[in-house]
Amino acid sequence: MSRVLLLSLMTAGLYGCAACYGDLPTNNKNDDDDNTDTAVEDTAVEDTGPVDTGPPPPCAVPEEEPNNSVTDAQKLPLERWACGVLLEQGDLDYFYFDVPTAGWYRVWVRGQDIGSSSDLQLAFSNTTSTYTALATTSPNSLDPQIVFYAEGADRFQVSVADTFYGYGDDYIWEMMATESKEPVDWNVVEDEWVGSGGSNDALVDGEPVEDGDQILGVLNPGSDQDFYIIDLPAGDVSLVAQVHAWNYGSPLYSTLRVFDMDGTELRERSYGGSGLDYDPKLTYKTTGPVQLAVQVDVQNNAGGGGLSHWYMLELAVEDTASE
Ligand SMILES: [Ca+2]
Ligand SMILES: [Ca+2]
Ligand SMILES: [Ca+2]
Ligand SMILES: [Ca+2]
Repeated sequence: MSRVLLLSLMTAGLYGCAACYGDLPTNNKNDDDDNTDTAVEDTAVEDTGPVDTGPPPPCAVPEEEPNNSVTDAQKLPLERWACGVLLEQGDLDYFYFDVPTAGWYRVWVRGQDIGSSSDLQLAFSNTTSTYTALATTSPNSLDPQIVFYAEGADRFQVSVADTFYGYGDDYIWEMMATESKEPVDWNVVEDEWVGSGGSNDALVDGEPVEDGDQILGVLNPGSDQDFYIIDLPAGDVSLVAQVHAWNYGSPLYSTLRVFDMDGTELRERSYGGSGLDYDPKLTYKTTGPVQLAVQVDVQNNAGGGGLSHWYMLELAVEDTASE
């Protein structure tokens, strides 16, 4: 399928199904913002301003116990700090926030950075459970964050807890939900997400992609897996495939596999290059011309799923004849 036709179909699906899929992300590859290589930045938001009299409040939205269930969740306006403490065994602190329009948002919790004794975790969902996630760490921090794309106005529930059931006066936390810039660049949105291409769960239904594509996709609830098909040219070539997700705030822990078109697995990776990196990258060296299938799958330990679990799959073909 030609790229023009593919894009046309994608666009048709985008607008033809607006009611059932909400506002899906359009390609942002032509944006002026050059944010390909930058991880999601901490949005610089001031704490609450000084008060004229009396001690300053600890934050804009201090928790009000009891808040241990979703029915007692407190409202958290966007761009405001909530704060609280996990004071008793089993303490769980629920909030909700509303997003007004489709777009990228970020919710994050900090404890390590403010001297908390807690190893915090953040549970996240919307009222229809099309988003469900549990975040425990971020790149370079024990403090969890979730960056996600909302398809339209929606209400999200979040709860803060200690990963190891700890509690006490010094188990403090702060939390904020904000708008976010687009965490990655992409030039293709997964057909399965857009709704124009049907399921890509099987190799034979893989979505055709090309060298240089940056595909924005999601791993939906249940047992979603996403196959993409790429043609490699003649000669000694390498396919380089990389997932960008966890490093940019997605709760997704993914596995990347390459198959031949008979379904034989050729390569699998679940981690990146070094250290604690849950975004897999793999290189598969071969001799073309050959057609290969690339699969993005959920790791067994991932948990959760849904629209919160987005990824960007970057594909490149390198000529290795001179190596
Ligand atoms: Ca509390
Ligand atoms: Ca509580
Ligand atoms: Ca998918
Ligand atoms: Ca799929």
